[in-house]
Amino acid sequence: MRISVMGAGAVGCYYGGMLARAGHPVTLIGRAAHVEAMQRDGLLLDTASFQSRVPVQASTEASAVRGAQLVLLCVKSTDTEDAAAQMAPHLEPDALVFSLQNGVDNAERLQTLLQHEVAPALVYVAAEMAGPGHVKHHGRGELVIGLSTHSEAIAAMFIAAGVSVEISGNVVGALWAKLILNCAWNALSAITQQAYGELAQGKGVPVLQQEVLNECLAVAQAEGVTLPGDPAAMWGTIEAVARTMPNQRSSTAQDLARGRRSEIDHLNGHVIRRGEVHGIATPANRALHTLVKLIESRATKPV
Ligand code: KPL
Repeated sequence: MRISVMGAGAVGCYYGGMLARAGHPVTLIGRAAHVEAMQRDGLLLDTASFQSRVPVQASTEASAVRGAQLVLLCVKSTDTEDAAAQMAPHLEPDALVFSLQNGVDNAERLQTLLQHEVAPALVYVAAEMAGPGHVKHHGRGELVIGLSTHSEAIAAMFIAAGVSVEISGNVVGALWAKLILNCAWNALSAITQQAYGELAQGKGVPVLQQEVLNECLAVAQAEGVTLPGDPAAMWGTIEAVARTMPNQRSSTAQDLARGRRSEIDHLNGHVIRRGEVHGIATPANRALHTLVKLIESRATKPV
């Protein structure tokens, strides 16, 4: 199966790299500095268990999705429409587009712009770009994918490449569970620039996260979302992040550190907007969202 990864950041490079390492033809589409490094030296896939230089195709052009049967969309939620518009003229008619993005509505937004089959996937990975063409993996890496024509085959391909995959019949619930996790961790890690392990020790952090969680659960319920498993177990899932990814800073923290726009409008911002629709107050989410937006607006570096 030919695979293109649109958005060769940490997530795109990790999953694209794992598939390329397993022998699949993978093209990574991203920023010039990463592309030049990958064209020259391959992708440096730097994980806790192995370090490998993986040969990949790399391009800065969205037209490089041409020929791919599977497109992994790994751009930020803020860039979904832009990426869809850039890819659309070049996608093969039978290409399947998988959204490996944070937030709950990317697949829906993509589907309104593409004629192709789109399926959401949830990503639980601790990874960052440590330099041009160098992805550093700090732990985990499992995927939850929605039902699609080829979900079984795609799951089998990832599993054979060393990525654990669950196929979910309740992908909306799974997306919300991930959103709640992001709401509890991403902004706090971004504001403090702390990794989860250290952050979890912070005075008042668990209490604040409980408040974020309660607001999210109220909004999810009003939205008619059925979370996978018992909602009471969500706290355990949140806590587990500090144990399973202690050295990871959130993607929002990484964005702010690079002076880039973050996805916060699609994380806590989404909960605030849906809360307003249902008349549910979300003060903890609102405070975190506002603080991230303030830091974001101070950023001076160009995107
Ligand atoms: O999705 C993430 C993110 O940082 O956006 C987690 C899984 C919380 C990993 O950091």
